[in-house]
Amino acid sequence: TADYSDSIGGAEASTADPAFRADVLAGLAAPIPAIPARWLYDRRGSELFEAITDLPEYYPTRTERALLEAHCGEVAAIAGTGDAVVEFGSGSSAKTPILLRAVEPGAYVPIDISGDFLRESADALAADFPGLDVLPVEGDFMRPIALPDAVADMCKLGFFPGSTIGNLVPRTAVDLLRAMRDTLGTNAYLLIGMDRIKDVTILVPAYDDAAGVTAEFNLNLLRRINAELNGNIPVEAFRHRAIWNDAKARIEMHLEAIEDVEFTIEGQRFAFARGDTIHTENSHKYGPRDARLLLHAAGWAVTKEWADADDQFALLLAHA
Ligand code: AVJ
Repeated sequence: TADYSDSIGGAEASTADPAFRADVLAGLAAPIPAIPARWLYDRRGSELFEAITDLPEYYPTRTERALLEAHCGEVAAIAGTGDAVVEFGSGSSAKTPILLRAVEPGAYVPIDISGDFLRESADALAADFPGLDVLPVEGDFMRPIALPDAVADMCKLGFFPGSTIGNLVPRTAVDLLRAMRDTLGTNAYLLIGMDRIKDVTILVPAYDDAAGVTAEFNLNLLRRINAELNGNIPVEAFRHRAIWNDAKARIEMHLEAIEDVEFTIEGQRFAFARGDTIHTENSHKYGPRDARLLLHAAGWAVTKEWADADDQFALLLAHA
């Protein structure tokens, strides 16, 4: 029988994000259990993701950084300098300074849903770029969002690095790219990073590293559920899986039950049989034509693109 005693006081329940609660309870009860990837990124999850970006198997971060270092001068030559750089989901982005040094914008507008991270990284950047007007905006960039009045008359260069677009299914990715176009306005440019389709022998280890950091990143979601949603999931009864879904050209992260398990979350019971999985993240990969089509479908014209010599990762510059 379930033990409800921990929820009687209600203190833990009241601190939980209601959207997290709703997504977890509905997601685990669905015919194909899945939890949206955004919930992987609590404080600990964000730290673990930072650690992933340093792993030998995880090529995207270092490949994209090298592309930015090699080509941001050309981006500045095409998109212009002195205007506004608008970064979507800035988080703790270590790549931003590379772009800012090349483009030398008058203003930098980082947009993020997480206000804490946003202010921390905005303060750090403002200290490193004394002449730059740093104007953080807290909000959900999935919808068109109002930019600060100070940048109203400037041309905008949107920046969306990290292959974050790959988290979204194509339909939602197109909605997002269109929303960005509405946010940035006429004559805007967008610089976006997209991960390429490549051999599974490279793709799978990038999401299932030998040191087990990605496994810990994935399993942290269960720990977060236990801590924030009054759960008793036996975390040891699940294992991390990274699967290449070729039909959908994406890496999927799952948490697979290695034995039959039952647990409760906020007093609600769940049962998983051995081999059942919880789908926790998608990371879509795009071939050269796929990448351009995605942008074109959202109304962007592709001006220029750059990839590394092994065609592992691409940067695309698009024009509204
Ligand atoms: C932050 C979404 C770009 O898909 O490569 C890395 C997330 N998940 N390892 C990616 C991630 C597991 C990452 N993105």
